[in-house]
Amino acid sequence: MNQSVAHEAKPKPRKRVLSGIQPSGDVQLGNYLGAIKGWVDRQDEKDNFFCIVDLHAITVPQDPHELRHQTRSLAAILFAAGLDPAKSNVFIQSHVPPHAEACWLLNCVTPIGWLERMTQFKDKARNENRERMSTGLLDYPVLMAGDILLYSADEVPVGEDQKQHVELARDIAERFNRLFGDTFVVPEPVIPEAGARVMGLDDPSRKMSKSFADIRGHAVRLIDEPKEIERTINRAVTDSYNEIRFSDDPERSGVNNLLGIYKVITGKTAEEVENDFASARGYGDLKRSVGEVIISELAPIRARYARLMDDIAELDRLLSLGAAQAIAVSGPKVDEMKERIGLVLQGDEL
Ligand code: ATP
Ligand code: LTN
Repeated sequence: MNQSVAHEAKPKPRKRVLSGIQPSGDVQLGNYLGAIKGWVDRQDEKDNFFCIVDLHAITVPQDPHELRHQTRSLAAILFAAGLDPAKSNVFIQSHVPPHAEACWLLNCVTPIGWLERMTQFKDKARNENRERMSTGLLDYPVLMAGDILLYSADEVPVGEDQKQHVELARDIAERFNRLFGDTFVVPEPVIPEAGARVMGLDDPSRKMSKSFADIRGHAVRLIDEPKEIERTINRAVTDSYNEIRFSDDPERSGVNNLLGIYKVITGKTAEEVENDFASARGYGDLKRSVGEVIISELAPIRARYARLMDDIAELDRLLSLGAAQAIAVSGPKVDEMKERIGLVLQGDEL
């Protein structure tokens, strides 16, 4: 045996990253700053899986034609934003059957009380008639736990609103490990320091959301034309203090949100941002600068998006490569789950 090989330090394995995004509307600036941008910026250092979670999207009613379009459009946005198929496996959740299977298996170890306590479920349930609400909406976090645990993900980079769901995935992993022996890596949520909660431009008391993105003035969409972006930012709700500085006063959350967006895109510190506006004449100047940095950040993404949407066959090819990698990891993992639970695997010798 070659001695020098035996003594060589093994390279440290890369951390496995998994995250998901729903094809439930046009991707908005909050998705980009809170999640996608971080995925792109760190893809060189990590072992990456990014899942277009169509099974999550159908927990609320979707138009079938629209859903199909949104799913491909989201894939194009992710590649256009900089996910490189050579470094990141991007795939559609429903192309990988272990996701739905893992969800069922995990359902059977997840107490229903844990799901009823989820903030997102409680918020949605408050405004919905229980006779119309799908069971999928309650079960949503279990499907998400399966997404994460099937890949033994160490890190789950998400916006602030998803922290509780990742914590539930940790609880489910620990419970399964306790019941059936060590099976799952217990994942960590990774929340960005800035951009983790971009607020609605029409109402800075609620988070910017894809499914409200066609409400005029609510969100900047990644594929908006520069003129549209200018218009949306110009109409953004501010206040009457006429003071351009960061603040946690809820009455000033509109201005705080605009400054926060400017800060993440420029990568400046809070102090540098406030200095940039020290001689501004008012909120008009603030909005002009925020509009400009957004437009220049998004212009190359919009151009690449248009090219990708012109070649759907190529887009589908990239997605099948991603799905093949995803199946190679999640297939054996779901078999391991079944085995531990006591299910007989097909073709298993006695
Ligand atoms: P929907 O309105 O359909 O719930 P959404 O806009 O909340 O969609 P998701 O697909 O649920 O988007 O989330 C994708 C990622 O974007 C998640 O990591 C989520 O935390 C993040 N994200 C969503 N909205 C924001 C926001 N306003 N600020 C920061 N991050 C966000
Ligand atoms: N629920 C998430 C989307 C999602 C996800 C995941 C995120 C589904 N599966 C796995 C991280 C890891 C949301 O953003 N609404």
